[in-house]
Amino acid sequence: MDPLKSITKNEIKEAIKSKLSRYFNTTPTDASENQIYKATVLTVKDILTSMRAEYKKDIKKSEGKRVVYLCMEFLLGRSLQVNLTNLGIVDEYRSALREMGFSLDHLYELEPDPSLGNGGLGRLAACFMDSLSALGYPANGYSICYEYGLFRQKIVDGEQIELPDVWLPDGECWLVPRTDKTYIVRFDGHITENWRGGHCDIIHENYTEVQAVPYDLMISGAGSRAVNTLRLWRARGTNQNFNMKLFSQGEYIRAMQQNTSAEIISKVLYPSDEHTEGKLLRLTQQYFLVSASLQSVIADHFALYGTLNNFADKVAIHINDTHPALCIPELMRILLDVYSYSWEDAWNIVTRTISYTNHTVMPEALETWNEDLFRLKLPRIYMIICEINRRLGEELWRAYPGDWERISQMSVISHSQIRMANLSVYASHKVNGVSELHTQILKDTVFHNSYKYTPEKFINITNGIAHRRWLCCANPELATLLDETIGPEYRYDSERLSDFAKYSNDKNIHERLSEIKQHNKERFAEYYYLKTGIALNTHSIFDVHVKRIHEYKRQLLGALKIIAYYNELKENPNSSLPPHTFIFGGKAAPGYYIAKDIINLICGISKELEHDPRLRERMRVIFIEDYKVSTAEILMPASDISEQISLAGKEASGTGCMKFMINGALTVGTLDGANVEMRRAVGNDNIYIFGLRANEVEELWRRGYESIAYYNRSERLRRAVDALTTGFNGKQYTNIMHYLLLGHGVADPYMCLADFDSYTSVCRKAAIDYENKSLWYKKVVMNIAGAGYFSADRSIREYAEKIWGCKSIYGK
Ligand code: 26Q
Repeated sequence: MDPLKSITKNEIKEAIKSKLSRYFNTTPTDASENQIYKATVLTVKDILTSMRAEYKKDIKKSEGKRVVYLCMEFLLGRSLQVNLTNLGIVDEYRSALREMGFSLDHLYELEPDPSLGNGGLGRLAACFMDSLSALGYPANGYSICYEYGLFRQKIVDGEQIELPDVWLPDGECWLVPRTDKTYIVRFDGHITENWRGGHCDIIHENYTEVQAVPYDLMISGAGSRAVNTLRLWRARGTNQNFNMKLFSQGEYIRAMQQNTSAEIISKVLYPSDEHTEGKLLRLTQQYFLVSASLQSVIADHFALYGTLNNFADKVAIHINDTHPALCIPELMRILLDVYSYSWEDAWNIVTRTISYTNHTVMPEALETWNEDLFRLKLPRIYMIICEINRRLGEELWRAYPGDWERISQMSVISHSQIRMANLSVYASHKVNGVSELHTQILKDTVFHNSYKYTPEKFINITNGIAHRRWLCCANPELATLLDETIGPEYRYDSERLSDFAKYSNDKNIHERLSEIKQHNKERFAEYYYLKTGIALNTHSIFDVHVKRIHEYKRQLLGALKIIAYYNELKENPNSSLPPHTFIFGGKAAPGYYIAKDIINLICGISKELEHDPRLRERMRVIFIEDYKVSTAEILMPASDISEQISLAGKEASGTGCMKFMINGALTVGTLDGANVEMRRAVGNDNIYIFGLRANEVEELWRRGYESIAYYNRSERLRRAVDALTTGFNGKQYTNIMHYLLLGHGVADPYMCLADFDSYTSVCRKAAIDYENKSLWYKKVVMNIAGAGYFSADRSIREYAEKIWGCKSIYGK
């Protein structure tokens, strides 16, 4: 490990004192906990700043290629604990603070959990930043500094209520404002082309200007001297927006209004996942992000090399899904209009620089923009996209003369829609899916024609997680057990976790693991009790289904299983199955009514069980309000069963599954996304797989799926579905019953009923296995031992090697 900054307890105390005095005019004795928290953060920021200065020198010396990771979302989670752990100075800070009368663990809890993301895609971006720093790859993430992150969820009478998520100002102390690096982004207006000789000058008039002001977040890596940054852009009005004439006429409010409309761009994150809305503000946000980021990247590059000719050799730009795909025409615009490159040279630079990860195969999630709306908002970018589309059309016509259907299917503009996925595939030198199955489905279906045309572009890189955050920080007792048994190397080399397999039959290790699980359950139960006043039975099976609420993720299938189990227990209260706590959590997009109905159903079942003290001992259902990264960090280590039950072929990868696995929870899941590779890693005996395979789903779909047939065939299922009309806690759920049996179009589009029987029987098997401690913990050991592959370190090394062509500057 590289020697990092060393700092003593006394130096820390002095540093905190000095921050308290300078910024809060107070002393450790008088300071509030919040002031101590902020002063502590400022001292950590100082350490990171000085490390970053050294790191930048190392990057410059190496002249290596750097990664620019563009993403509309970074779901970071808290930073203090992770930074102190990465720097190896937790103990020093803990004792310095203790001597000042404060608890470091308390301070961790004061940190807001910035929710600058919706779910998996945003969390993946955050895990990747962690590994990029740990491994010493020069990298910068770019995103938007949303004033409000994803909404805060409240559950009132079983209904989801959305409240604004205010993470600033308390979260602001990690940000470094870089007002000196502000750029201007232009919208609207009209374009005139002015041909002079062979060159065309582009004149953009009557545009609206917005300033992009960067705020940098420093990202440390475990045991690494690298400190990369995540640059978050905030929108500000310029003087151009401020109408002096109105102001001097005394119309203050109207004079302000134009500035406010510029600032609205970075106000709030769109609370939606897996389906596009085509909203103008979202388009504005996307262009704002890519234009500001590219201007910044190009200015830095030009300052260093004095030319853009070597841009593609020195910069790899990665787009995380199509949301930042406007960087393709924007980079073209800068090269053509500002640096006077020819179209061919510019296109060559663009296609050698940009690469794209796809995160979904759901047709409703593939972004498209209405051409007219697009033309008005981004007139120059529209012209460039038209030219890209024209050239693509010509190229395809040469390759497939007369094959209109194929050409239309692959084109960027079609039926007055601009298709961002096709643009991204065409302009990228590599396109990757996020699990083996997902990549195969991309090749077979959504991108089939593009795959046939340029097969070498398509590769798979299976997702991974920041295993140090999700294991070492979130589950310190398990990390200690691993340190003692297999040694601490797994912290830097996750594949070493496989050494743990040799303890699979060791009764002492089983005992230790079961104690650790028990402590983690108690920790979660205490957290939950403090929030709700409800005391959980920590000796029950914790069966956990947490993720965004979506039809395809099938929380409804989970609910049907619980209803069936409830029906059984009512009839036979002395059932031999061990007690269960079914834990759900996750947010539904505000306009996604069926998802909100499903939350309502789960809360209804939960309430009804609360009224039955005898049954409650055997089964309980809870819905955790406002599920987020910091909740996951307490919950995953406490879980016994991880529910990964999406309809096969729909979940691109899933990453929650990996966090559960590394914390020793066993997966109940379909052969979907990363579950397929997890099964290979742990062996069939150590995972509970059920349900239709992806190809069977397709086949059934083609034949014509009829949920009613399953309803008629299985009595347990029929009784569970019928219970929706009888209702729970005095409320009926006929809408869900309709959805499952009658449907608007197709009933039960995600085939919950088809998978019900195999799901419930595999769950029963898991519950029986749970009672056999040595059998269960053998499986737990095999899951922990198999989790090494699913580290983001491995994913990042693959991206660096197969896509970006860049090297760690510390040879890691
Ligand atoms: C698009 C347009 C307008 C508004 C919002 C959006 C939008 C926002 C977020 C569309 C999609 C997303 C997020 C998608 C996502 O999180 N996908 C998940 O990505 C994970 C990381 O690869 C995978 O593990 C999951 O399987 C996938 O669902």
